[in-house]
Amino acid sequence: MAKKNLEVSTKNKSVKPTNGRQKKLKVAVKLSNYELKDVLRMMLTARTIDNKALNFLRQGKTFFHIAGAGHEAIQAAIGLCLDKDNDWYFPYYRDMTVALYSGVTVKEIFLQCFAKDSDPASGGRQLPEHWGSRRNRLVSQSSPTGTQFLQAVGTAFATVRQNERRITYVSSGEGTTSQGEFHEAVNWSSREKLPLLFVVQNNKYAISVPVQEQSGGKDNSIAEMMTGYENLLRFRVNGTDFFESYEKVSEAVDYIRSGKGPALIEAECVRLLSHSSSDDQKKYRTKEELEEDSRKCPVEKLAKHLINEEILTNEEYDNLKKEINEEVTEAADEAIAESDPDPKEAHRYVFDESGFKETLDYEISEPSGKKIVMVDAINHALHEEMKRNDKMYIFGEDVADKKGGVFTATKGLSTTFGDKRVFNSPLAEASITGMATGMAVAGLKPVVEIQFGDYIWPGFMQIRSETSTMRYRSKNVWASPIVVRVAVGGYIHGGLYHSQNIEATFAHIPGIFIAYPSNAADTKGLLKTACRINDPVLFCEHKGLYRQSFATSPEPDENYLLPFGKAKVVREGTDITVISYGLSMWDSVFAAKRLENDGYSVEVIDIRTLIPLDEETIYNSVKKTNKAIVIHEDTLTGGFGAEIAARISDNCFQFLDGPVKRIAAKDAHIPYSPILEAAILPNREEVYKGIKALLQF
Ligand SMILES: Cc1ncc(C[n+]2csc(CCOP(=O)(O)OP(=O)(O)O)c2C)c(N)n1
Ligand SMILES: [Mg+2]
Repeated sequence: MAKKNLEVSTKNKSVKPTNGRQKKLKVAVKLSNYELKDVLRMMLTARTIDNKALNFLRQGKTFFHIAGAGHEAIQAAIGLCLDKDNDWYFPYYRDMTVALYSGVTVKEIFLQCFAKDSDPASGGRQLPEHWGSRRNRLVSQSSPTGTQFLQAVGTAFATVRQNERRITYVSSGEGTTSQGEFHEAVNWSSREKLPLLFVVQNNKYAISVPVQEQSGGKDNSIAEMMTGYENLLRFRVNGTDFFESYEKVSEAVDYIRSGKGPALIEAECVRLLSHSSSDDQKKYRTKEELEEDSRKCPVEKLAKHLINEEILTNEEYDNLKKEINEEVTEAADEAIAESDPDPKEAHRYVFDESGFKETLDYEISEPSGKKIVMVDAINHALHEEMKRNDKMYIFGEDVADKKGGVFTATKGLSTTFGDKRVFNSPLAEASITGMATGMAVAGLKPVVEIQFGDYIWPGFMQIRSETSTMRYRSKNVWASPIVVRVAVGGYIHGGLYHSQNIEATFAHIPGIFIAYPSNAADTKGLLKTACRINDPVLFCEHKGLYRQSFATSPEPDENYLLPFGKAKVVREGTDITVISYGLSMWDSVFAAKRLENDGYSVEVIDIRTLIPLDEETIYNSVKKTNKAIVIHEDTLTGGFGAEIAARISDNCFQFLDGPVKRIAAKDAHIPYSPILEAAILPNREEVYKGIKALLQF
């Protein structure tokens, strides 16, 4: 039986560093015997799950496991200090003990381990240890190292804007702090003093790469590396020591809750098992080093301490181990007996299936206002939607007044709606898309601007691997329906890096809608719809059309919405179908007019949205005209024209009187000189001749 209550004082123990200074621990750790035994129980439970999961793997019952063994003490401290009924969690794959503390049950862990249908994190869609629990605001975690950081900034930001007193917790290993997104997240959260707890669990290895080859901080310390962020409280603790960890996490949490800013804890841990079940650390670590690490086992350390302090007897410890083993075995047995996922469901929840967007009232009026240019249509749509929805936020580079965006699309918005809802982002596209993804997860509606399509690529990882997968990978539990407005396109003598078209790259990604309108009215209607629906949208705006006279339209009213996936027959004709979008749509229209003088009847279809694609309108037209040509500004190879052409061949083969043709940019980059640029991008003459050649086929 336990004899005395423990009051462990860690006073006078020094912890290095706190913003560069040595600091004495101030608070004694006061936990009751009962609480301390519970800490041991949680740590031991995590360890037992690791061992059990590896056994199942050896038995061929599972395919993957990544263990938290050696990280339990710091994680127990985090678990105790956070409020599972209130805070947000972005844990990483080693956070088994944090997951347990956040409310994930042992059975739920095994449901994911066995990829069962009822796995609440992903319904069997993600690897084990890719946490997720709506119940406890534990956001679906993915595999790319470091993407969680910027999303965590997004939820922390959302809590502040919604006057909620919550902390957002985010963690990773030390190797992951080499990713730019970590630095972007620390930068943004420190500047805004966001309530964010960063915990870097430094086990000295990123798979096989030692921290000495990884981090440029003094002593290769991550906390040292982050010196200079004024509002960031930094601690470096022994993460295998529960008491030290608990004390410093408590202090960090107090600091964060007081509103002073984020805190970063670097916890020195040991990786007692190989990186994952696919790795064998004996190949790159010495026996001596592994033995030294095993002597630092946090579970044994705490157990020994409790025994020494007569809080626990050896016999009680043995019984506890047995008891936990039985509990874990029972939970695993229950989990393995549950149903496997249904393969018929494998494709579901790429997009929202609630039927919400089908309930919107589309095209209930005719655009009949004053003529406006496309960029003003965007500006008005944003004003109207911001007024309607106080959860909508706009940010991006230079979007705030007085500039109002480099193309003035956002002019007046920050003045009208204030700098809390419309603001400049740092010059960092991953920050923009990652922040937005996290804000959307927390229920806000970010409508962000990427200044040039050419610079969307730093934010691509977030859009590709996070925004677009969130709903699918969590089996409809989480979603991040952001709108990414992006200026694209050439013919403006912008050279290689102000002219790109990006739609084909994104069209390849399941889980994101793509709009690419050609005129002001469609732009307004589609953008307003994008701001309302539950799916992420890439909204392509051609710079050459922003103020183009032929792209002007009478302005639609504030209730005008256009559906995604509905093409427009811009010109009716009977001899050939021309399918296009964006600026190329206008080249097609001008060619059609010229061809009319030559005696041909040309039907022009503006698809308006690539994803979803209105196949019906295209096929109906091709069945009537028996000829089809796709025209776009993006490069030919792997362009969206290839997709449309393939689908026409599949579905209208017997109706075709000629090959499905494409006209596109040459497979090159877009040079600056107008002479060179014209040689790469499709031009009106080329479009006219190309259509005519197919007409004469
Ligand atoms: C962006 C990205 N690059 C590479 C990987 C493959 N990978 C997975 S974990 C890992 C090492 C991470 O090391 P660290 O951050 O120190 O965490 P630890 O696993 O040691 O806890 C690597 C390279 C990945 N998942 N994501
Ligand atoms: Mg590591």
